[in-house]
Amino acid sequence: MAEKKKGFFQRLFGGGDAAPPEPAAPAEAAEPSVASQLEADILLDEVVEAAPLVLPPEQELALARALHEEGRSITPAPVPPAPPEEPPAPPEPFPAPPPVEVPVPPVEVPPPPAEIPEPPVEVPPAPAGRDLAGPPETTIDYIEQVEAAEAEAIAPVSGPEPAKKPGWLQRLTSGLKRSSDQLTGGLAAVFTKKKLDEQMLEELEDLLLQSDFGLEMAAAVTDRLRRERFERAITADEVRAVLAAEIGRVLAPVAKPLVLDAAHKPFVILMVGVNGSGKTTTIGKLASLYRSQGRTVMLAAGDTFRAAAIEQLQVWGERTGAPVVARPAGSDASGLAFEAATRAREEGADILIIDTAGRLQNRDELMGELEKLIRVIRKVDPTAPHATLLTLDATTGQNALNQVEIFGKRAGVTGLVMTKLDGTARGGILVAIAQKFGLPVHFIGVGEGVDNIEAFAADDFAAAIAGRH
Ligand SMILES: Nc1nc2c(ncn2[C@@H]2O[C@H](COP(=O)(O)OP(=O)(O)OP(=O)(O)O)[C@@H](O)[C@H]2O)c(=O)[nH]1
Ligand SMILES: [Mg+2]
Repeated sequence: MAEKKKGFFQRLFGGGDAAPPEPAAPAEAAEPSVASQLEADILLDEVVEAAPLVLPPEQELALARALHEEGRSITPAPVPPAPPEEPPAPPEPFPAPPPVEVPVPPVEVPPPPAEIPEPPVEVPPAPAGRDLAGPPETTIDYIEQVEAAEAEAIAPVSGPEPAKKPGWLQRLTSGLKRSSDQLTGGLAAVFTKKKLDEQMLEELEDLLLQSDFGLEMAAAVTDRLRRERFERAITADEVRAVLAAEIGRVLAPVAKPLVLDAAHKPFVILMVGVNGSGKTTTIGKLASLYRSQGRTVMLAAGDTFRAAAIEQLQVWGERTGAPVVARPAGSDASGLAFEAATRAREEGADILIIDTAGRLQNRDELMGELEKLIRVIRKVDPTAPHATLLTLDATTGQNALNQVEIFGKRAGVTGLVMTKLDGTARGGILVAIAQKFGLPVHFIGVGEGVDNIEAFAADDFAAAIAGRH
């Protein structure tokens, strides 16, 4: 989203950021009464057991076109061409096959492969039952996999650890470069004089507000500098250090990994958010992460509005070796979620991740559909979903605050994923959100690639965004 020069107060108090395009309203939009809701739920049970709803091709095409005209299609998925009338994906055997990138070794060829002349280096064998098929045993990847699997065997209920591989910090730092560059440039322009005065503090406050850190953070930093350094020599670098410390202080309580409670099988993750915020991409990244930890993952293509959205998830399923439960475009999303929850339970999946259609938080009827979907999942497992993750597009700016508030109330959001931090100068919004809502931030997205997801670590994020790395 292009940066817009707007009045500061306008950006603070709404209307400052254009929200992504609105989704099409579904056919049913009226607020249901309690009785009709109950009736609808009973009806739904019947629908769930019946054959999947398939629209006639011409209706499906008209629906897709109408949705497209309303701007629901943010980014077409990079998918291979497929016939639009494609039937629902056939059930895949579970656990899933290995990722497609891994070449299948030729049958009957004993290891090591003939191409490798050296004798095999001794490494600990993979723990029994772990899915560690992959590269030769001498590679760092293999050793890391073994270590990860062993660690997991000791603590099976822990969530994804912030796996600090080499280059991790590098990726985070370069991901946040646009945000930190904007801040660094601004600080250099403000701190031209030697001694800290009131005007410099005011300019600093403005700069922090423009970078979306929020009023509280801006006040905290300027108050501290006024207290500790007023009329004393100070450099932009020293201001960055204070800023990083204050950001770290605010973010530390919300930097919590997503803990996968092994008592829930499957552990159901529901992904929600506005259009184009990165839900489906994040699901692909998470599927890859969890599969690499040896977990079985099933995906549910709950964005049933668009055929392209279903195909996008299917591509991620193929890439990550996660079976995808899907129905034709136009099907009822709640019915699909019910089927997926049932299948995941029957097939013993460790994790089920449910995609949903993007929706603006102010579209009451669409938020109502989300509530219905949650009610239906609970018919399979009353404790589900075990995590409801809101993906926030970091380029959105102040509107993200409203998204957290409304999705939090309507969908019971349990944690946040902030995406596109690599493409924004407004990453500071995460600090404002943390300060206002205190919701856990589990992951951040710093690129479109499958590995461009990081467990959220407060101090590293603070240092990276303040340009201290
Ligand atoms: N640079 C960058 N791009 C991202 C990131 N996450 C997602 N994207 C891109 O953002 C676009 C939208 O991502 P999707 O995952 O399709 O978003 P969505 O929320 O599923 O969208 P809808 O289903 O249409 O609501 C795609 O082009 C993604 O590649 C990120 O962390 N960084
Ligand atoms: Mg999507």
